[in-house]
Amino acid sequence: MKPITIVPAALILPALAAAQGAPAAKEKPNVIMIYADDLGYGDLECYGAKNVRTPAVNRLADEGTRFTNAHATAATSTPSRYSLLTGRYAWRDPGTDVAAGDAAMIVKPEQYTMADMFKSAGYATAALGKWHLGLGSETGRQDWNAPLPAALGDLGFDYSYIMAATADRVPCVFIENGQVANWDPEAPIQVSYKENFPGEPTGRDNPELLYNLRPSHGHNQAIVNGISRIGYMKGGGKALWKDEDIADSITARATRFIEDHAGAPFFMYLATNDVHVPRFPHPRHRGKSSMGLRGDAIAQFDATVESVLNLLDSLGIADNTIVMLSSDNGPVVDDGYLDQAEELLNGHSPTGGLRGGKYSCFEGGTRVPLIVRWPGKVKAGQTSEALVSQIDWLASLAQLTGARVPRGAAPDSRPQLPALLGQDHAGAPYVIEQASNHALSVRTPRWKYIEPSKGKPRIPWGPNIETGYLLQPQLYDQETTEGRLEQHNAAPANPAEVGRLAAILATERAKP
Ligand code: NG6
Ligand code: CA
Repeated sequence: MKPITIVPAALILPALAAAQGAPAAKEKPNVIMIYADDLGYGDLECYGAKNVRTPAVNRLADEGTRFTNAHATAATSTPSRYSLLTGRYAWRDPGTDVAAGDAAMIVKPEQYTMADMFKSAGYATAALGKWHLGLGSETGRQDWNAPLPAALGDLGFDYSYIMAATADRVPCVFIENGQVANWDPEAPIQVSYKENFPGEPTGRDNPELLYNLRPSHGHNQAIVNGISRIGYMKGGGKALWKDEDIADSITARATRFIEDHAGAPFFMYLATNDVHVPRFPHPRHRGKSSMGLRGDAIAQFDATVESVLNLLDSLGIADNTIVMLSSDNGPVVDDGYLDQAEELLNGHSPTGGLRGGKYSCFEGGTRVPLIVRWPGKVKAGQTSEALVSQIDWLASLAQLTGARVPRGAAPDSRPQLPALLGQDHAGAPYVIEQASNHALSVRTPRWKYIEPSKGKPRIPWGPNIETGYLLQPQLYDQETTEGRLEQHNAAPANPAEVGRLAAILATERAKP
Protein backbone atom coordinates (compact mmCIF):
# COMPACT_ATOMS: atom_id res chain seq x y z
CA MET A 1 0.00 0.00 0.00
CA LYS A 2 1.33 3.46 -0.87
CA PRO A 3 1.88 5.68 2.14
CA ILE A 4 -0.23 8.80 1.94
CA THR A 5 1.30 12.24 1.87
CA ILE A 6 -0.93 15.03 2.89
CA VAL A 7 0.55 18.48 2.69
CA PRO A 8 -0.55 20.33 5.81
CA ALA A 9 -3.19 22.84 4.84
CA ALA A 10 -1.29 25.49 6.79
CA LEU A 11 1.53 25.31 4.23
CA ILE A 12 -0.68 25.84 1.21
CA LEU A 13 -3.39 28.14 2.35
CA PRO A 14 -1.68 31.41 3.17
CA ALA A 15 -0.34 31.46 -0.41
CA LEU A 16 -3.74 30.48 -1.73
CA ALA A 17 -5.41 33.11 0.37
CA ALA A 18 -3.12 35.81 -0.94
CA ALA A 19 -3.59 34.63 -4.52
CA GLN A 20 -7.35 34.62 -4.22
CA GLY A 21 -7.68 37.93 -2.52
CA ALA A 22 -8.85 36.62 0.84
CA PRO A 23 -8.97 39.32 3.45
CA ALA A 24 -5.74 40.16 5.18
CA ALA A 25 -5.60 38.93 8.75
CA LYS A 26 -7.00 41.31 11.33
CA GLU A 27 -10.17 42.29 9.50
CA LYS A 28 -12.73 42.42 12.23
CA PRO A 29 -16.21 41.89 10.88
CA ASN A 30 -18.82 40.69 13.35
CA VAL A 31 -19.46 36.97 13.17
CA ILE A 32 -22.89 35.45 13.83
CA MET A 33 -23.04 31.67 13.77
CA ILE A 34 -26.65 30.51 13.53
CA TYR A 35 -26.47 26.88 14.57
CA ALA A 36 -29.69 24.91 14.14
CA ASP A 37 -30.47 21.67 15.91
CA ASP A 38 -31.24 18.49 13.92
CA LEU A 39 -31.89 20.51 10.77
CA GLY A 40 -31.25 18.21 7.82
CA TYR A 41 -29.45 18.79 4.55
CA GLY A 42 -32.83 18.90 2.79
CA ASP A 43 -34.81 20.87 5.38
CA LEU A 44 -34.47 24.37 3.90
CA GLU A 45 -36.23 25.61 0.79
CA CYS A 46 -32.93 26.60 -0.84
CA TYR A 47 -31.76 23.00 -0.32
CA GLY A 48 -34.90 21.55 -1.90
CA ALA A 49 -37.29 21.36 1.07
CA LYS A 50 -40.93 20.75 0.23
CA ASN A 51 -44.04 21.84 2.15
CA VAL A 52 -42.31 24.62 4.12
CA ARG A 53 -41.12 28.05 3.09
CA THR A 54 -37.87 29.52 4.40
CA PRO A 55 -37.70 32.99 2.84
CA ALA A 56 -35.14 34.46 5.24
CA VAL A 57 -32.74 31.56 4.73
CA ASN A 58 -33.34 31.78 0.99
CA ARG A 59 -32.39 35.43 1.15
CA LEU A 60 -29.21 34.55 3.03
CA ALA A 61 -28.33 32.04 0.31
CA ASP A 62 -29.11 34.56 -2.45
CA GLU A 63 -26.83 37.08 -0.79
CA GLY A 64 -24.11 34.61 0.13
CA THR A 65 -22.58 31.25 -0.74
CA ARG A 66 -24.44 28.00 -0.21
CA PHE A 67 -22.33 24.89 0.39
CA THR A 68 -23.27 21.45 -0.85
CA ASN A 69 -20.47 19.49 0.82
CA ALA A 70 -20.35 20.85 4.37
CA HIS A 71 -20.09 18.52 7.35
CA ALA A 72 -20.79 18.52 11.03
CA THR A 73 -18.18 16.64 13.03
CA ALA A 74 -20.65 14.21 14.58
CA ALA A 75 -24.15 12.85 14.09
CA THR A 76 -25.33 14.06 17.52
CA SER A 77 -25.23 17.35 19.33
CA THR A 78 -22.75 17.22 22.19
CA PRO A 79 -19.78 15.87 20.21
CA SER A 80 -20.52 18.20 17.28
CA ARG A 81 -20.68 21.26 19.50
CA TYR A 82 -17.61 20.19 21.45
CA SER A 83 -15.61 19.88 18.23
CA LEU A 84 -16.92 23.12 16.77
CA LEU A 85 -16.17 25.17 19.86
CA THR A 86 -12.78 23.63 20.73
CA GLY A 87 -11.33 22.64 17.35
CA ARG A 88 -10.62 19.22 18.82
CA TYR A 89 -12.41 16.04 17.74
CA ALA A 90 -14.80 14.87 20.43
CA TRP A 91 -13.85 11.24 19.81
CA ARG A 92 -10.42 11.95 21.27
CA ASP A 93 -11.95 12.82 24.64
CA PRO A 94 -14.12 10.64 26.88
CA GLY A 95 -17.39 12.03 28.23
CA THR A 96 -18.36 13.90 25.06
CA ASP A 97 -21.46 11.90 24.10
CA VAL A 98 -25.03 13.27 24.30
CA ALA A 99 -24.99 14.93 27.72
CA ALA A 100 -27.62 14.81 30.46
CA GLY A 101 -28.94 18.10 31.77
CA ASP A 102 -26.96 17.71 34.99
CA ALA A 103 -23.61 16.99 33.31
CA ALA A 104 -20.63 18.96 34.59
CA MET A 105 -18.82 21.22 32.13
CA ILE A 106 -17.54 19.03 29.31
CA VAL A 107 -15.33 21.72 27.85
CA LYS A 108 -13.01 22.49 30.74
CA PRO A 109 -12.43 26.10 31.78
CA GLU A 110 -8.75 25.80 30.87
CA GLN A 111 -9.52 24.57 27.33
CA TYR A 112 -9.14 27.00 24.46
CA THR A 113 -12.41 27.76 22.71
CA MET A 114 -13.82 29.63 19.75
CA ALA A 115 -14.93 32.31 22.22
CA ASP A 116 -11.39 32.63 23.64
CA MET A 117 -10.12 33.06 20.10
CA PHE A 118 -12.56 35.88 19.33
CA LYS A 119 -12.05 37.50 22.71
CA SER A 120 -8.28 37.60 22.25
CA ALA A 121 -8.89 39.41 18.95
CA GLY A 122 -10.90 42.11 20.71
CA TYR A 123 -14.42 40.79 20.15
CA ALA A 124 -17.36 40.84 22.52
CA THR A 125 -18.66 37.25 22.69
CA ALA A 126 -22.05 35.70 23.34
CA ALA A 127 -23.64 32.25 23.39
CA LEU A 128 -27.39 31.91 23.09
CA GLY A 129 -29.79 29.00 23.00
CA LYS A 130 -28.95 25.35 23.16
CA TRP A 131 -25.76 24.59 25.07
CA HIS A 132 -25.61 20.83 25.76
CA LEU A 133 -22.00 20.86 26.93
CA GLY A 134 -22.51 20.64 30.69
CA LEU A 135 -22.45 23.24 33.45
CA GLY A 136 -20.87 23.47 36.88
CA SER A 137 -17.97 21.53 38.23
CA GLU A 138 -19.55 18.22 39.27
CA THR A 139 -22.07 16.05 37.45
CA GLY A 140 -25.36 15.76 39.33
CA ARG A 141 -24.19 18.11 42.10
CA GLN A 142 -25.15 21.53 40.73
CA ASP A 143 -27.07 23.86 42.99
CA TRP A 144 -29.42 25.42 40.45
CA ASN A 145 -30.52 28.01 43.04
CA ALA A 146 -27.26 29.89 43.13
CA PRO A 147 -24.58 31.00 40.66
CA LEU A 148 -22.89 27.94 39.16
CA PRO A 149 -19.20 27.61 39.99
CA ALA A 150 -18.27 27.03 36.35
CA ALA A 151 -20.19 28.22 33.32
CA LEU A 152 -19.73 29.86 29.95
CA GLY A 153 -17.96 32.89 31.36
CA ASP A 154 -15.07 30.51 32.04
CA LEU A 155 -14.98 29.55 28.35
CA GLY A 156 -14.59 33.05 26.95
CA PHE A 157 -18.24 34.05 26.57
CA ASP A 158 -18.94 37.56 27.89
CA TYR A 159 -22.68 36.96 27.78
CA SER A 160 -24.70 33.76 27.76
CA TYR A 161 -28.37 32.90 27.83
CA ILE A 162 -28.69 29.19 27.39
CA MET A 163 -30.62 25.97 27.92
CA ALA A 164 -28.40 23.60 29.92
CA ALA A 165 -28.93 20.66 27.57
CA THR A 166 -31.90 20.18 25.24
CA ALA A 167 -35.58 21.07 25.43
CA ASP A 168 -36.37 17.41 26.13
CA ARG A 169 -34.06 17.30 29.16
CA VAL A 170 -34.44 18.91 32.56
CA PRO A 171 -33.76 21.50 33.95
CA CYS A 172 -36.35 23.36 31.84
CA VAL A 173 -35.05 26.83 32.60
CA PHE A 174 -32.78 29.33 30.90
CA ILE A 175 -29.42 30.08 32.44
CA GLU A 176 -28.13 33.60 32.04
CA ASN A 177 -24.48 34.26 32.81
CA GLY A 178 -24.27 31.16 35.00
CA GLN A 179 -27.48 31.65 37.01
CA VAL A 180 -31.03 30.51 36.41
CA ALA A 181 -32.82 33.38 34.67
CA ASN A 182 -35.95 34.59 36.40
CA TRP A 183 -35.14 32.39 39.39
CA ASP A 184 -38.15 31.95 41.63
CA PRO A 185 -37.43 31.95 45.39
CA GLU A 186 -40.85 30.37 45.95
CA ALA A 187 -39.91 27.33 43.86
CA PRO A 188 -36.33 26.19 44.43
CA ILE A 189 -35.07 23.87 41.71
CA GLN A 190 -34.01 20.27 42.19
CA VAL A 191 -32.80 18.04 39.39
CA SER A 192 -31.99 14.34 39.29
CA TYR A 193 -31.24 11.89 36.52
CA LYS A 194 -31.44 9.00 39.00
CA GLU A 195 -34.76 9.15 40.82
CA ASN A 196 -37.96 11.12 40.99
CA PHE A 197 -38.79 13.54 43.80
CA PRO A 198 -41.58 12.26 46.05
CA GLY A 199 -45.01 13.37 44.84
CA GLU A 200 -43.87 14.75 41.47
CA PRO A 201 -45.92 13.44 38.53
CA THR A 202 -44.21 11.77 35.60
CA GLY A 203 -45.19 11.17 32.01
CA ARG A 204 -45.15 7.46 32.68
CA ASP A 205 -47.56 7.56 35.63
CA ASN A 206 -49.63 10.63 34.76
CA PRO A 207 -50.27 10.69 31.00
CA GLU A 208 -53.45 12.69 31.73
CA LEU A 209 -51.20 15.69 32.54
CA LEU A 210 -49.59 15.71 29.09
CA TYR A 211 -51.80 18.37 27.55
CA ASN A 212 -49.23 19.63 25.03
CA LEU A 213 -47.27 16.58 23.77
CA ARG A 214 -47.04 12.90 24.58
CA PRO A 215 -43.95 10.77 24.05
CA SER A 216 -43.60 8.10 21.37
CA HIS A 217 -40.56 6.60 23.05
CA GLY A 218 -38.60 7.55 26.19
CA HIS A 219 -39.27 11.09 27.45
CA ASN A 220 -41.64 9.92 30.18
CA GLN A 221 -40.16 11.48 33.31
CA ALA A 222 -40.63 15.06 34.63
CA ILE A 223 -43.61 16.98 33.25
CA VAL A 224 -43.13 20.64 32.42
CA ASN A 225 -45.65 22.67 30.41
CA GLY A 226 -47.74 19.58 29.70
CA ILE A 227 -44.80 17.78 28.07
CA SER A 228 -42.82 14.98 29.70
CA ARG A 229 -39.02 15.02 29.52
CA ILE A 230 -35.85 13.09 30.21
CA GLY A 231 -34.78 13.42 33.85
CA TYR A 232 -36.59 14.43 37.03
CA MET A 233 -37.12 17.96 38.23
CA LYS A 234 -38.93 19.74 41.04
CA GLY A 235 -39.65 23.43 41.38
CA GLY A 236 -38.70 26.15 38.93
CA GLY A 237 -41.94 28.14 39.18
CA LYS A 238 -41.68 31.37 37.21
CA ALA A 239 -38.33 30.35 35.76
CA LEU A 240 -39.73 27.35 33.85
CA TRP A 241 -39.82 27.86 30.12
CA LYS A 242 -42.88 27.55 27.95
CA ASP A 243 -41.83 25.61 24.88
CA GLU A 244 -43.84 27.85 22.57
CA ASP A 245 -41.80 30.86 23.76
CA ILE A 246 -38.30 29.33 23.62
CA ALA A 247 -37.41 30.69 20.17
CA ASP A 248 -38.70 34.16 21.03
CA SER A 249 -36.76 34.24 24.31
CA ILE A 250 -33.54 33.32 22.56
CA THR A 251 -34.09 35.73 19.67
CA ALA A 252 -34.94 38.59 22.04
CA ARG A 253 -31.63 38.17 23.92
CA ALA A 254 -29.74 37.78 20.64
CA THR A 255 -31.17 40.97 19.17
CA ARG A 256 -30.49 42.87 22.38
CA PHE A 257 -26.86 41.73 22.36
CA ILE A 258 -26.46 42.76 18.71
CA GLU A 259 -27.96 46.19 19.42
CA ASP A 260 -25.72 46.68 22.42
CA HIS A 261 -22.59 45.71 20.47
CA ALA A 262 -23.36 47.15 17.05
CA GLY A 263 -20.42 49.52 17.32
CA ALA A 264 -17.76 46.98 18.22
CA PRO A 265 -16.77 43.64 16.75
CA PHE A 266 -18.80 40.84 18.26
CA PHE A 267 -19.04 37.06 17.91
CA MET A 268 -22.38 35.41 18.51
CA TYR A 269 -22.98 31.68 18.77
CA LEU A 270 -26.74 31.58 18.21
CA ALA A 271 -27.74 27.97 18.75
CA THR A 272 -31.44 27.58 18.16
CA ASN A 273 -33.62 24.99 19.86
CA ASP A 274 -35.38 24.48 16.53
CA VAL A 275 -35.89 21.87 15.17
CA HIS A 276 -35.11 19.53 18.07
CA VAL A 277 -37.84 17.70 19.98
CA PRO A 278 -40.14 18.49 21.65
CA ARG A 279 -41.23 20.56 18.66
CA PHE A 280 -43.75 23.04 19.99
CA PRO A 281 -43.47 26.29 18.04
CA HIS A 282 -45.30 29.50 18.92
CA PRO A 283 -48.95 29.63 17.77
CA ARG A 284 -48.12 32.30 15.17
CA HIS A 285 -45.99 29.75 13.30
CA ARG A 286 -48.57 26.97 13.50
CA GLY A 287 -49.84 25.89 10.12
CA LYS A 288 -47.14 27.80 8.22
CA SER A 289 -46.00 24.47 6.82
CA SER A 290 -48.17 21.57 5.76
CA MET A 291 -46.04 19.19 7.84
CA GLY A 292 -47.34 19.88 11.32
CA LEU A 293 -45.07 20.72 14.22
CA ARG A 294 -41.75 19.73 12.64
CA GLY A 295 -42.36 21.82 9.53
CA ASP A 296 -43.69 24.70 11.64
CA ALA A 297 -40.52 24.53 13.74
CA ILE A 298 -38.53 24.99 10.51
CA ALA A 299 -40.69 28.06 9.77
CA GLN A 300 -39.96 29.31 13.29
CA PHE A 301 -36.23 28.80 12.66
CA ASP A 302 -36.58 30.89 9.52
CA ALA A 303 -38.26 33.63 11.56
CA THR A 304 -35.24 33.72 13.88
CA VAL A 305 -33.01 34.19 10.84
CA GLU A 306 -35.32 36.92 9.57
CA SER A 307 -35.13 38.82 12.86
CA VAL A 308 -31.34 38.75 12.78
CA LEU A 309 -31.07 39.83 9.13
CA ASN A 310 -33.62 42.64 9.56
CA LEU A 311 -31.82 43.91 12.63
CA LEU A 312 -28.45 43.94 10.86
CA ASP A 313 -30.08 45.97 8.08
CA SER A 314 -31.70 48.44 10.41
CA LEU A 315 -28.49 48.95 12.37
CA GLY A 316 -26.56 49.39 9.12
CA ILE A 317 -24.05 46.68 10.02
CA ALA A 318 -25.01 43.96 7.54
CA ASP A 319 -21.96 44.63 5.33
CA ASN A 320 -19.65 44.29 8.27
CA THR A 321 -21.15 41.08 9.61
CA ILE A 322 -20.46 37.53 8.52
CA VAL A 323 -23.54 35.38 8.99
CA MET A 324 -22.95 31.64 8.94
CA LEU A 325 -25.84 29.20 9.14
CA SER A 326 -25.53 25.48 9.74
CA SER A 327 -26.77 22.56 11.85
CA ASP A 328 -25.26 20.34 14.54
CA ASN A 329 -26.21 17.03 12.93
CA GLY A 330 -28.57 15.49 10.42
CA PRO A 331 -32.31 15.19 10.76
CA VAL A 332 -34.56 12.81 12.64
CA VAL A 333 -38.30 12.65 12.18
CA ASP A 334 -39.71 10.73 15.16
CA ASP A 335 -37.22 11.45 17.94
CA GLY A 336 -39.52 10.59 20.81
CA TYR A 337 -42.78 12.58 20.70
CA LEU A 338 -46.14 11.97 19.01
CA ASP A 339 -45.89 15.08 16.84
CA GLN A 340 -46.95 13.39 13.57
CA ALA A 341 -43.69 14.41 11.95
CA GLU A 342 -43.44 11.10 10.11
CA GLU A 343 -47.06 10.99 8.96
CA LEU A 344 -47.08 14.55 7.59
CA LEU A 345 -43.86 14.55 5.54
CA ASN A 346 -45.87 14.35 2.29
CA GLY A 347 -42.87 13.79 0.09
CA HIS A 348 -40.45 16.06 1.97
CA SER A 349 -37.04 14.43 2.53
CA PRO A 350 -35.31 15.97 5.58
CA THR A 351 -31.94 14.57 4.45
CA GLY A 352 -32.46 15.79 0.89
CA GLY A 353 -32.27 12.20 -0.30
CA LEU A 354 -29.09 11.31 1.57
CA ARG A 355 -29.04 7.93 3.28
CA GLY A 356 -29.35 7.61 7.06
CA GLY A 357 -29.95 10.55 9.38
CA LYS A 358 -29.13 11.78 12.86
CA TYR A 359 -27.05 9.21 14.80
CA SER A 360 -25.87 7.42 11.66
CA CYS A 361 -22.60 6.90 9.75
CA PHE A 362 -24.26 7.69 6.45
CA GLU A 363 -24.17 11.19 4.98
CA GLY A 364 -27.64 11.96 6.32
CA GLY A 365 -26.05 11.99 9.78
CA THR A 366 -23.45 14.65 9.20
CA ARG A 367 -23.85 16.43 5.88
CA VAL A 368 -25.55 19.69 6.82
CA PRO A 369 -26.61 22.94 5.24
CA LEU A 370 -24.05 25.73 5.35
CA ILE A 371 -24.59 29.25 4.11
CA VAL A 372 -22.05 32.04 4.54
CA ARG A 373 -22.95 35.65 3.83
CA TRP A 374 -20.56 38.60 3.94
CA PRO A 375 -21.79 41.27 1.55
CA GLY A 376 -19.13 42.38 -0.89
CA LYS A 377 -16.65 39.78 0.36
CA VAL A 378 -18.37 36.43 -0.12
CA LYS A 379 -19.82 35.99 -3.60
CA ALA A 380 -23.60 36.28 -3.65
CA GLY A 381 -25.85 33.60 -5.07
CA GLN A 382 -23.00 31.16 -5.40
CA THR A 383 -22.96 27.43 -4.71
CA SER A 384 -19.71 25.89 -3.48
CA GLU A 385 -18.85 22.21 -3.56
CA ALA A 386 -15.78 22.73 -1.38
CA LEU A 387 -15.33 19.98 1.21
CA VAL A 388 -15.65 21.80 4.53
CA SER A 389 -16.11 20.71 8.13
CA GLN A 390 -17.10 22.54 11.28
CA ILE A 391 -13.91 21.24 12.90
CA ASP A 392 -12.01 23.79 10.79
CA TRP A 393 -14.03 26.86 11.66
CA LEU A 394 -12.00 27.86 14.70
CA ALA A 395 -8.68 27.98 12.83
CA SER A 396 -10.32 29.50 9.76
CA LEU A 397 -11.92 32.31 11.72
CA ALA A 398 -8.62 32.85 13.55
CA GLN A 399 -7.15 33.55 10.10
CA LEU A 400 -9.83 36.14 9.65
CA THR A 401 -9.35 37.93 12.95
CA GLY A 402 -5.59 37.49 13.17
CA ALA A 403 -5.93 35.84 16.59
CA ARG A 404 -2.88 33.83 17.62
CA VAL A 405 -3.97 30.32 18.55
CA PRO A 406 -1.75 28.97 21.34
CA ARG A 407 0.44 25.98 20.48
CA GLY A 408 -1.48 22.74 21.07
CA ALA A 409 -4.89 24.46 21.17
CA ALA A 410 -7.60 23.53 18.65
CA PRO A 411 -5.32 20.72 17.40
CA ASP A 412 -7.67 19.35 14.74
CA SER A 413 -8.78 22.66 13.29
CA ARG A 414 -7.19 23.51 9.94
CA PRO A 415 -7.16 27.00 8.48
CA GLN A 416 -9.67 26.88 5.62
CA LEU A 417 -10.77 30.51 5.42
CA PRO A 418 -10.70 30.79 1.61
CA ALA A 419 -13.02 27.77 1.36
CA LEU A 420 -15.35 29.16 4.01
CA LEU A 421 -15.51 32.48 2.18
CA GLY A 422 -16.46 30.73 -1.04
CA GLN A 423 -13.17 31.58 -2.77
CA ASP A 424 -11.48 28.18 -2.76
CA HIS A 425 -13.79 25.55 -4.20
CA ALA A 426 -11.68 22.54 -3.19
CA GLY A 427 -11.62 22.82 0.60
CA ALA A 428 -10.06 20.31 2.95
CA PRO A 429 -8.28 17.17 1.71
CA TYR A 430 -10.49 15.13 4.02
CA VAL A 431 -12.99 15.49 6.85
CA ILE A 432 -13.81 13.02 9.62
CA GLU A 433 -17.33 12.30 10.89
CA GLN A 434 -18.44 10.48 14.04
CA ALA A 435 -21.58 8.35 14.33
CA SER A 436 -23.38 7.83 17.60
CA ASN A 437 -21.70 4.43 18.16
CA HIS A 438 -18.33 6.24 17.69
CA ALA A 439 -17.62 4.67 14.29
CA LEU A 440 -15.65 7.15 12.21
CA SER A 441 -15.94 7.93 8.53
CA VAL A 442 -13.57 9.81 6.26
CA ARG A 443 -14.81 11.94 3.40
CA THR A 444 -12.47 13.05 0.65
CA PRO A 445 -13.70 14.98 -2.36
CA ARG A 446 -14.26 11.66 -4.15
CA TRP A 447 -14.75 8.99 -1.49
CA LYS A 448 -16.57 8.24 1.72
CA TYR A 449 -15.06 5.49 3.83
CA ILE A 450 -16.99 4.12 6.82
CA GLU A 451 -14.90 2.03 9.16
CA PRO A 452 -16.22 -1.36 10.31
CA SER A 453 -18.25 -1.18 13.51
CA LYS A 454 -20.69 -3.19 15.56
CA GLY A 455 -24.33 -2.32 15.92
CA LYS A 456 -27.80 -2.86 14.57
CA PRO A 457 -28.54 -1.78 10.98
CA ARG A 458 -31.36 0.48 12.20
CA ILE A 459 -31.61 2.62 15.34
CA PRO A 460 -33.16 0.21 17.83
CA TRP A 461 -34.90 2.59 20.26
CA GLY A 462 -37.48 4.41 18.11
CA PRO A 463 -36.23 6.70 15.36
CA ASN A 464 -36.67 5.17 11.93
CA ILE A 465 -33.08 5.56 10.72
CA GLU A 466 -30.46 3.34 9.08
CA THR A 467 -27.26 3.46 11.11
CA GLY A 468 -24.68 2.42 8.52
CA TYR A 469 -23.01 0.20 11.12
CA LEU A 470 -21.43 -2.82 9.41
CA LEU A 471 -18.65 -5.22 10.37
CA GLN A 472 -17.10 -4.80 6.91
CA PRO A 473 -15.51 -1.63 5.56
CA GLN A 474 -17.74 0.52 3.36
CA LEU A 475 -16.57 2.75 0.54
CA TYR A 476 -18.79 5.03 -1.49
CA ASP A 477 -17.75 6.75 -4.69
CA GLN A 478 -19.14 10.30 -4.78
CA GLU A 479 -18.66 10.38 -8.55
CA THR A 480 -21.43 7.83 -9.09
CA THR A 481 -25.09 8.24 -8.25
CA GLU A 482 -25.19 4.94 -6.36
CA GLY A 483 -22.10 5.98 -4.42
CA ARG A 484 -23.49 9.39 -3.54
CA LEU A 485 -26.57 7.69 -2.19
CA GLU A 486 -24.35 5.19 -0.32
CA GLN A 487 -26.13 2.32 -2.00
CA HIS A 488 -23.24 0.58 -3.72
CA ASN A 489 -20.36 -0.50 -1.48
CA ALA A 490 -17.21 -0.11 -3.60
CA ALA A 491 -14.88 -1.41 -0.89
CA PRO A 492 -14.42 -4.97 -2.23
CA ALA A 493 -13.41 -3.62 -5.65
CA ASN A 494 -11.08 -0.90 -4.29
CA PRO A 495 -8.89 -2.35 -1.55
CA ALA A 496 -6.11 0.20 -2.11
CA GLU A 497 -8.49 3.11 -1.57
CA VAL A 498 -9.91 1.45 1.54
CA GLY A 499 -6.35 1.06 2.84
CA ARG A 500 -5.48 4.67 2.10
CA LEU A 501 -8.54 6.04 3.90
CA ALA A 502 -8.21 3.61 6.83
CA ALA A 503 -4.62 4.85 7.16
CA ILE A 504 -5.85 8.46 7.44
CA LEU A 505 -8.04 7.38 10.35
CA ALA A 506 -5.21 5.42 11.96
CA THR A 507 -2.89 8.43 11.69
CA GLU A 508 -5.53 10.75 13.12
CA ARG A 509 -6.31 8.35 15.96
CA ALA A 510 -2.63 8.08 16.87
CA LYS A 511 -2.45 11.82 17.59
CA PRO A 512 -2.64 12.73 21.29
C1 NG6 B 1 -31.70 10.78 22.63
C2 NG6 B 1 -33.15 11.16 22.82
C3 NG6 B 1 -33.52 12.09 21.69
C4 NG6 B 1 -32.59 13.27 21.64
C5 NG6 B 1 -31.15 12.80 21.56
C6 NG6 B 1 -30.15 13.90 21.63
C7 NG6 B 1 -34.46 9.37 23.90
C8 NG6 B 1 -35.29 8.15 23.70
N1 NG6 B 1 -34.01 9.98 22.79
O1 NG6 B 1 -31.30 9.96 23.67
O2 NG6 B 1 -34.85 12.52 21.83
O3 NG6 B 1 -32.75 14.07 22.79
O4 NG6 B 1 -30.88 11.92 22.63
O5 NG6 B 1 -30.28 14.73 20.55
O6 NG6 B 1 -34.19 9.76 25.03
S1 NG6 B 1 -29.15 15.78 20.26
O7 NG6 B 1 -29.51 16.40 19.00
O8 NG6 B 1 -29.17 16.71 21.34
O9 NG6 B 1 -27.91 15.04 20.16
CA1 CA C 1 -28.82 17.89 17.40
